[in-house]
Amino acid sequence: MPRDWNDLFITGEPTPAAAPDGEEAGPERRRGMFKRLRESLGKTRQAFSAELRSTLFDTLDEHTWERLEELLIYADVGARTTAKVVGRLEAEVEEGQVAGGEAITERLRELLAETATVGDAYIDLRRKPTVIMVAGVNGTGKTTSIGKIAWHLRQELDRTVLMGAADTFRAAATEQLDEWATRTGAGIVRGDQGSDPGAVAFDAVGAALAREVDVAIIDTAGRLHTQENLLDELKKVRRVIEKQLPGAPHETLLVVDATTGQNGLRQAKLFAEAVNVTGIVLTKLDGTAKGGIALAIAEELGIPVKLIGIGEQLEDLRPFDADEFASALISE
Ligand SMILES: Nc1nc2c(ncn2[C@@H]2O[C@H](COP(=O)(O)OP(=O)(O)OP(=O)(O)O)[C@@H](O)[C@H]2O)c(=O)[nH]1
Ligand SMILES: [Mg+2]
Repeated sequence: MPRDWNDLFITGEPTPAAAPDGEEAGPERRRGMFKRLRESLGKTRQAFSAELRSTLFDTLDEHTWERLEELLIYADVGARTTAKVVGRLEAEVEEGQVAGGEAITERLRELLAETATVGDAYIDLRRKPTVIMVAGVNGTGKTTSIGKIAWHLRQELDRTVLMGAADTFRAAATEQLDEWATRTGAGIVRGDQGSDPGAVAFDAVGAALAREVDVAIIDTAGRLHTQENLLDELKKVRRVIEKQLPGAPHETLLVVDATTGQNGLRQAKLFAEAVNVTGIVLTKLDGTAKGGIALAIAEELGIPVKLIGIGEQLEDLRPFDADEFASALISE
């Protein structure tokens, strides 16, 4: 699993050498990042409860497994995923493969991390331009996530970025993306309000080709008159991008708001059927007890969570590391 931004992106170049003080700064920085993740997941941690960390496995009977199921379902891990994880843990304990409260908790942590690990967690940047299309219902965090991704691409990977403002439905949408383009030093291709989003996407990819930009990121609308309209429009935007550059979009990220829990899972299903979603950006994990949805999405849809949002700051969007995530949920 990718541990940081340099890790997330496949560039075909050697990983940049660590800073001279890297050896000391590395682990220190990781600890700080982990602490922040743990704090941000506070509400989901509470849903998992202290009981899980301390006393749940002291006595092992039917009640133990029922209670564990309850705790996971509270955290929105989802019934199917929960049944799978708990069933496996129970079987391993019964067969004597795992013994003792602490070992059981550690095995649970491993199983949760395994569940959250599916598919290709990386983003390949070796094509020029690499085209990333970003979709999701309104307010999930598409535009801000694009801004943050662009910032990391510019600052940490020294990549040129062009944004396509294909959300022509909402008046303020283009202004918002424009602010991010200015802030990150990215280019932008925009259309008039109400103009054809497909045309904006087509022009954006065309401009990225002509200007030899490294990465083109296409923002899309989150709300249209009906959900059906929205999915049809996204399909069309996708087709138009492909027409402009065969093989593109190389990455289609679906932004899901974690606070919507199981509803987010249903959205993800619909979008995945309409456009070929290659990764999930799971935002607003800081404001919810439903963080377990990360596991349900991975397990039930087989789509990897590539990025998580744990707050509104720039550094609060980060590559998803399933091990770290599971540890943040249940470690002391
Ligand atoms: N707390 C928190 N807020 C977030 C996170 N990610 C995004 N937001 C906030 O969510 C709000 C909506 O974000 P946008 O990026 O405008 O969402 P959008 O999907 O582009 O919305 P539409 O363009 O209306 O479809 C903003 O206020 C963001 O700052 C997160 O991880 N945590
Ligand atoms: Mg937006």
